[in-house]
Amino acid sequence: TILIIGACGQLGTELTESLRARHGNDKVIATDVSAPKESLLSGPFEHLDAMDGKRLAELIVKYRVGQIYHLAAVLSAKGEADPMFAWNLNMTSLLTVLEIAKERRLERVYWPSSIAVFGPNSPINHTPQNTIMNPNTVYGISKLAGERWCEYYFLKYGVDVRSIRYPGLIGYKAKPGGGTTDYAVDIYYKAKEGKDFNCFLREDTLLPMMYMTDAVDGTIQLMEEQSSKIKIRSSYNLHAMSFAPKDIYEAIKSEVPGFSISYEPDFRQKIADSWPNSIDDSHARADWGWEPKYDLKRMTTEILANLILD
Ligand code: VAH
Repeated sequence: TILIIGACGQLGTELTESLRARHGNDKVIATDVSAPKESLLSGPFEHLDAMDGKRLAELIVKYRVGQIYHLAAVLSAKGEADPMFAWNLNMTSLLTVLEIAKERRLERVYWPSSIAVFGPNSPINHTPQNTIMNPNTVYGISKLAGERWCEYYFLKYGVDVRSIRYPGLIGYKAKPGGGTTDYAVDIYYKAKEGKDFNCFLREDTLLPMMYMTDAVDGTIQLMEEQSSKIKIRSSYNLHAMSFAPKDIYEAIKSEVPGFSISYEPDFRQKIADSWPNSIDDSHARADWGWEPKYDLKRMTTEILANLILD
């Protein structure tokens, strides 16, 4: 069975749904420190704090777990509000999972990294797989350190851990929590509600982004690939599209004529400015056939057609 840590999150909600559709509801155990949402009750749900190794070990035995998707983390914006909590949770939880994977010889582990591992001195356009990385957010520092640990556990102990450096993920089935790219999710809700949107980034802030369906499909594709094809054991660069607030606003406006936007950059502008504009994902394409399916227009049409306001 597969156990998902952080199943209630923006990515966890959709990965749980897709993995259950693929393997059967009872083959995917959703866990989170918060209470389950309706959609997660299609299969087993357990309360689990990502830092609680003892409880994790109990669940692995109880459900005969072979694979763990460890998705729980404090994201970039929230991390800056409480650096020590973010570092402690992001790192302790990863090391707990890697240690248990080694001890119990788990078949596979997935752990998400982020383009946040790049910093002000990383090449900003078509950022390479291997390059200077000087992240200046707690979140980015924790993801960079986490990548080093993943590669260490693979090289030293043979733990089959795999990872993707996600761009900003945009989906409509679950709200994001505390990220700098969350504006690109919130904007669709405001358009749907017939309200104006106030953006916390400058209109020309170009960032790498990806529709959640591409991210979930790419993650499953990576996890199902044969081990010998996986040449990168830190974390794979992935790219789908780049856009700025003005671009996504225009895309929405073409379907929601009266929609209007204003800009009030806040502390998250500095975080966004430290990140790349676009990513070179040639290694993922070469090693395991990564190929995104959604651009801004297709994503916008799909979200506006399917988003249901709570
Ligand atoms: C964040 N959504 O904003 C995450 C992601 C690249 C952005 O890591 O923190």
